[in-house]
Amino acid sequence: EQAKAAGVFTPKQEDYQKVYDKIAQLLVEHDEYDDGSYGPVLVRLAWHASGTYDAETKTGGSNGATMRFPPEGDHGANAGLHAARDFLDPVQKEFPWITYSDLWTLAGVAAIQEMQGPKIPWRPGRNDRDVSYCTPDGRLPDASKEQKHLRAIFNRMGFNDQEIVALSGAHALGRCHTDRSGFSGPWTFSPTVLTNDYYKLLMEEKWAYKKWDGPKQFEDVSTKTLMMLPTDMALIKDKSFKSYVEKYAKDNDAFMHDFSNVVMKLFELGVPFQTEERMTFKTSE
Ligand code: DDH
Repeated sequence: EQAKAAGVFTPKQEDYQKVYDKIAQLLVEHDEYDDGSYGPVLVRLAWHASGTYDAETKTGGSNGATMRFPPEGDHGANAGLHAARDFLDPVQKEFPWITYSDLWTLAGVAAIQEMQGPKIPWRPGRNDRDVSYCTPDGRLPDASKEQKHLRAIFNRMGFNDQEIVALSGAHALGRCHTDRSGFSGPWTFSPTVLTNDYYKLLMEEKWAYKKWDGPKQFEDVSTKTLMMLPTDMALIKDKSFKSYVEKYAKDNDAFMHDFSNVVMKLFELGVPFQTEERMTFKTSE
C-alpha cells in the first residue's frame, strides 16, 4: 500500500488477474445491458482503440487511450463507446495504478474469454497520452464500403486477407444500434457467446437487402432478425476472403486459434513494450 502511494508499485500478473476478475464480476452484475452483457461493447472499445494504428507513421493504436478526448471520442465510428468507458470507470478507481490504455485492452481480453472465446495472451506496457496524440477521423472501417476499402484499412494496420477474415468473426458478438451507427440488429442468434456462427450464417443463410429507411444493410431471408453490413457481405463476394470464411465456417477450432492470434496482434499494435513475456488470465468458474 505504501509503495502504491509512493507511486513505485510494480504490478505483477496476480495484480492484473485481480483487474480481470473485477471486470468479469461486473459483467455478471450488469446483465441488464443490451442483450445481457457489456462484453460486446468492451470488445469494440478495445478494437477501436487499437485499430487506429498506421504502420507507416507508427501512429495510433492502443497506446495512449486517446479516445478519452473529444476529437477522437466524437468520431462517428466511436459513437456509443462511452458505455464501455463508463463501465470501466469503477475498475480504474479500484486499481488506479493501471493505465486506461492497458485497462481497455485487458477488458477486451476479459470480455472475449468470459464470452467463451479463446484465451488471449496479453502484456502490459501501454501509457496514456495527451490529446495531441488523437488520431485523425477515418482510420476505422466504413461499413458501407467493400473489399477494396477493407484491404486499404487493414493493410495499413499490417493485416493480410486471412487476418481480416479472422478478425471479422468478432461480429458473432453484439449488435448494431440505430442511435450509434445507424445500422440495426445482431449478426447471430447468440450475440453474447463467441462462436464461428458469423461465418456459418454468411455461408448458409440467404441474405437480401433490408427494406427500410436506414442505411443499406442485409437481413436473413428466413427469419429477418439477423443482419450483415456491406463490409460483412464483401467477405463472401471476394474469392480470397471467401476461402477463409469457408474454412472458419467448417472449423470452429481453427477460428478460435486464429482469432486468438490476430486479436493479440491487434491489441499490441504500436505499443513500445518493455517485456517479451505475455500473461494468460484465468477465466472465471
Ligand atoms: Fe465491428 N461494428 N466492424 N468489428 N463490432 C459494429 C459493432 C461491433 C465494423 C462496423 C461495425 C470489427 C470490424 C468491423 C465489433 C467488433 C469488431 C457496428 C455497430 C458497426 C457499424 C455499432 C453500433 O451501432 O453499436 C466494420 C465496418 C468492420 C470491418 O470493416 C471489418 C472488428 C475487426 C472487431 C473486433 O473486435 C476484432 C463488436 C464486438 C461489435 C458489437 C458492439 C456492440 O455494442 O454490441
